[in-house]
Amino acid sequence: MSRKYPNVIITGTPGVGKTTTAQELIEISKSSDSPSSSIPLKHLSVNKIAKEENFYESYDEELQTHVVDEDKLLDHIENLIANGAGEGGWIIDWHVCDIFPERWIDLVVVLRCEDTKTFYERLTSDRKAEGGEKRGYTGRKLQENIDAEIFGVIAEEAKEAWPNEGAVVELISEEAEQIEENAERIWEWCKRWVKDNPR
Ligand code: DAT
Repeated sequence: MSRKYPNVIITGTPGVGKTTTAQELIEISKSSDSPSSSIPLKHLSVNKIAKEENFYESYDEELQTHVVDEDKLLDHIENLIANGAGEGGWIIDWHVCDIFPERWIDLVVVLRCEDTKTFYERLTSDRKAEGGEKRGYTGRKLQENIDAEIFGVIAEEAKEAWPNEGAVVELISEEAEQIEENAERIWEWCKRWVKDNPR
């Protein structure tokens, strides 16, 4: 079944800017230039859904994080995605990308913050981002996320799950201006997809 609008995953290590970028993208889509190029993008924050629907399997004390029941989560998201005759336009925001069936997704964006000092400051800051989670990471949780970003773990997982040329795009998210720049790039890409895939 073909979609009217593309489904996009915005992924990357926690703290890299997924939620902020997805929110910016939704704002851009709402203030779209002309009605003919408007695309009703919808933010699908997996952390928020997992919390609201209590899709938690257990709690990992050492990593201070909930373990998500992936089967329940996938069933729920499949229902959401199939709604509205599967018209698409979902912006999925989560640090895991490789559990989603390849066919659900048209573009995978991996945000990167390779500057370790910047990333460290972001993860240890206890300022709560709008719509985001409170950080202030410490101990193993902090170290594992820093290491994951240094080694590009999520980018590797994404490229394995979407091996097709051009399916995975890595964007740097280190400076504040890059939030809007990245959201603009994803928005331009969405508009081109709609032009190239008329339904
Ligand atoms: P994620 O959803 O990937 O966990 P977030 O969007 O909640 O990350 O952002 C984490 C914090 O970092 C938040 O305070 C906003 C800030 N941030 C994100 N991207 C940034 C960037 N490119 N430049 C500066 N700050 C950024």
